[in-house]
Amino acid sequence: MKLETTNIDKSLLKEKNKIYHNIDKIREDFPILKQKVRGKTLVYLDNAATTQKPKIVIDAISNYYLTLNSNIHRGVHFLSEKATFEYEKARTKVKEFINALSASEIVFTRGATESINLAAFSYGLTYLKDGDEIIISTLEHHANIVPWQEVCRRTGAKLKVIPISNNGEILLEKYYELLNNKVKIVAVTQVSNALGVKTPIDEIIKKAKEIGAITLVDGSQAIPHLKIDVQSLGCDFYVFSGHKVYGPTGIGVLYGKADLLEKMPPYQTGGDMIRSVTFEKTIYNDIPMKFEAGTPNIEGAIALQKAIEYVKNLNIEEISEYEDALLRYCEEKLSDIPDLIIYGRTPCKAAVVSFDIKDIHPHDIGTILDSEGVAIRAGHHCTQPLMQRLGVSATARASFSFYNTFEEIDILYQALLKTIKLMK
Ligand code: C6P
Repeated sequence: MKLETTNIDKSLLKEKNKIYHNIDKIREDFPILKQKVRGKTLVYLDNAATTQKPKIVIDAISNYYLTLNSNIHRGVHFLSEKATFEYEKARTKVKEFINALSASEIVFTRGATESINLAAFSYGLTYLKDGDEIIISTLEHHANIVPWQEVCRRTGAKLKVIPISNNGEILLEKYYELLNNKVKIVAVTQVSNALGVKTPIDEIIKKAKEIGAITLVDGSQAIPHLKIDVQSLGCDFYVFSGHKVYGPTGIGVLYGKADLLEKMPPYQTGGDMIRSVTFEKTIYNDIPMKFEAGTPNIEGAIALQKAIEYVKNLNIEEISEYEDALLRYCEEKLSDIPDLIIYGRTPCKAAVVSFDIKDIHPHDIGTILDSEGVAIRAGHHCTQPLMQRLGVSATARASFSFYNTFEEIDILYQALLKTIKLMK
């Protein structure tokens, strides 16, 4: 039975998946993957924490400092004009990648965390009042919990949480029960970082809109795996970090509908976000600059553009299909291991296997796997409330990218068998 599923996954890929056929070539683009760690070939299965970078992204950063470095939106000299052009080109590239209506709807931030904080503090603190409600889900990363708690503390609004099934699926009926005219914001992840479970995000947004609530989608774990179209999603805000989609750290995106961004006050103030300043009065710049105070991460945006080009070139549908096959292969293999429990085992998932083994702490699993060269994440994955709901303090998490191979999953499997032998 197990072998059959495995063969089906692979034979599907054999017919038409470009990534499957070019995997060796693709891996050449990621120099870090050739490395040995602890004397073993690196098997990098911590892609939900951060993805590795293709050489064109690394080169874009060094080329920036070799040929382009200067401040943007300020200088009249050649380098400044060129860097400004490249930075704004990156914004347009992001706009196209997520199909926003206009580049002015793309705000560059430090990452998803800052994007959510920006939306929460700018919109939330301005428009929410005592008695209003904010809905999030049990699956959320702390980055999509704590900012809203803070908005609630400061405004008197209340935080409501959509429950999940034992498999980590959003309970839509319970969500419908939470909806009423006091709900002003619905902020939900598209893919759970801890479990990989996809949420029914279209339905969540549709129902939120019916009651006039603003919607924020945490796309951090969706962006590397799924085709994103913010217009067809119909969300008001969409956030993600560049480093989850093969770009550098320190750059992220807040997409916001233009009319919403227009009516929000700045999140931070200072240079570049102003049109004019006197000691009596400051007039703010247009969107998106109104939200980009100070010198931004210029090389980060430019390198993110290269990462997007790389992903687009591979084709996100091909990526999804290949990663899905890796995921199913891994789930099948790990199911063989006695006393191993997989959390969030649903058909609707993206590239994450979260598990533990009876009587072995996930940190011990992580440490022993590391000694075999296998990098996974062990811990609460910044989702402590979700861990409490699942009745565990931590899990071990293997997360995949298109540069991973079936052979690497075999190595993970063997390393887990070794872990059990050592620990039991
Ligand atoms: N999750 C993980 O190992 P930042 O740190 O701002 O780039 O991303 C925060 C964040 C927000 N939402 C979701 C769904 C996320 O997965 C993350 C980051 C990493 O799962 C690091 S904790």
